Amino acid sequence: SSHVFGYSEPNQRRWARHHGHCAGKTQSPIAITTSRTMSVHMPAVDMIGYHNLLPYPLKMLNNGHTVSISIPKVNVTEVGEDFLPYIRGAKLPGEFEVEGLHFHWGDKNNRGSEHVINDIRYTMEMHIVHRNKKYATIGEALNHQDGAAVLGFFFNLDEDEGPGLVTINRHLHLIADANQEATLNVTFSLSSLIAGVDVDKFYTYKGSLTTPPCSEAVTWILFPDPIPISPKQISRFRQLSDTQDGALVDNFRTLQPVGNRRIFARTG
Ligand code: SG5
Ligand code: ZN
Repeated sequence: SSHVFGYSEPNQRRWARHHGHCAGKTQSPIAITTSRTMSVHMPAVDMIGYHNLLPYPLKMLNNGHTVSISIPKVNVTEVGEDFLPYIRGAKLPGEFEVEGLHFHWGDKNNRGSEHVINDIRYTMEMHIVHRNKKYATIGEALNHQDGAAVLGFFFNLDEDEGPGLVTINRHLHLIADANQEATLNVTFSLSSLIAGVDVDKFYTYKGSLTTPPCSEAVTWILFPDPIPISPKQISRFRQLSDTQDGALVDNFRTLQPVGNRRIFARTG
């Protein structure tokens, strides 16, 4: 079906057959080289509610392409917060509410991230997906150029494990097979996932979803200061299975042309 896609090179070349946007001129991911960016002053990313515990129950899914955590839409949660985390600032055209998060990783340590920063492909990249609050649903938002904002964080192999990933890592064995879903027995905050990252420095540009339907609706914000991930932690991701019972690894899209887009680097 048109909803089945894969990451092998021939398969990626076929994405545009069923999803025309995948052949667009402002696609993601891209390679970013600092010397080719525009250094500008702009506001930091305001991360409102990132310290709050996420509403539960949090669901973790292996959909055969990635591991995702979806955030339940509730107005008042049992943890006593009455709003979902959202972001504004930077060059964002409005306020964007969190929808979920997921990961891209490799079979080897020197690959996995989708974006490449100064010729470095990191071991893993985490995407925190947000929807422009002016659209009621993510489906509607993806029809608009200002519909979504994704924060991208990079992981670097390290002796020490990143404390942020511990909860997610502990549950990965429950979703070893494609289409398995688990309910987490705990909640956590988004800021715990990104603890220690220098969020004052980032790159931002206009691009797309990195999977079909490749909607050109995303303001990307990428934080190059990497998060540590231990060999044990990354090996648990690599032990997951895809829909063909193969290893779920190398789930990153090939680099897309930058074209005439401008990439901004926040310097302060
Ligand atoms: C993953 O990447 C996500 C998609 C996400 C795309 O395939 O998959 C999951 O999280 C499994 C459910 O997320 C969803 O489909 C959540 C509903 O697509 C979106 O976030 C758009 C809704 C592409 O996202 S990315 O461009 O950040 N890589
Ligand atoms: Zn992604």
